[in-house]
Amino acid sequence: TNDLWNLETRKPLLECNPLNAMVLKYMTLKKTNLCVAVDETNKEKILQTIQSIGGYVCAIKLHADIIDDFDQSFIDELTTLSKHHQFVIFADRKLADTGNTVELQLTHGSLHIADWANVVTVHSVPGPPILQSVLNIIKQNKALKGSLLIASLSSKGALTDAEYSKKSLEMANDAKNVVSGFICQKRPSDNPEFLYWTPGVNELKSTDGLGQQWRSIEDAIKRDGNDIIIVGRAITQSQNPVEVARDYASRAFELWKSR
Ligand code: 5BU
Repeated sequence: TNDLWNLETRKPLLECNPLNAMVLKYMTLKKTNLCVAVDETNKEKILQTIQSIGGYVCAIKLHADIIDDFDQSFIDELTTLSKHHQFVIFADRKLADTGNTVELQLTHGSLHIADWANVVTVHSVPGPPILQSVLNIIKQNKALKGSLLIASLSSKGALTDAEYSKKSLEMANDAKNVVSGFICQKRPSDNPEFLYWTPGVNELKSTDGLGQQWRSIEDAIKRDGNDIIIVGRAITQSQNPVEVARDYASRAFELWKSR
């Protein structure tokens, strides 16, 4: 019912999940449901961008594997910025393998994601074992507190149809201590315990010529029912990222609150 979506009612439900508690705290404190995807390839550039827009986001999403000079000093500075500006660090790793491999991917290699990211994306295609392995790592008390299950993708012709989204939802329902929410286009469920994060948002363009599909902030939040917008190039490649971030954050937050 509508009542469950009222923030006062929903708050205690979301706070049962440690990651959602953290995200919700930043969202309400900073009045923003904007997550910026900083898809730059150089750590100085990434840190500069985060420094400038950090006040307007509840989360910063990174693809660590595209950073040419990723190292411990980057992790240290990123972590400092996250505490100063109060945002969640989101690694968009899109895990999609067997359990043992996923545990190794989260804890080893040059990226050792669980040591610095608070949340990571997980594909549902391998089935339930992947979530048990993510839980095993969350239990180790590293930075990693939760995961987002990919219910659907924004790219043209994605194979994540309604049936796939429904099965992803079932997997999440059986593993609420691992799955904090979803990456989705349309919200796959009316369960207010999850947070629904959506990429594919751009006020000016509808495609990048490489299969990405963008829609407006209003469609992402009101029509499609999402909580958090994930915005990359519309902000990072604009003339004035700070102003655009501020504008996207305030518009998105108004729409979210009035939904
Ligand atoms: P953009 O510049 O706003 O297109 O960036 C969107 C980001 O979200 C980018 O980092 C993608 O890898 C990420 N993304 C996406 O666009 N669509 C999806 O379905 C998923 C992730 Br899952």
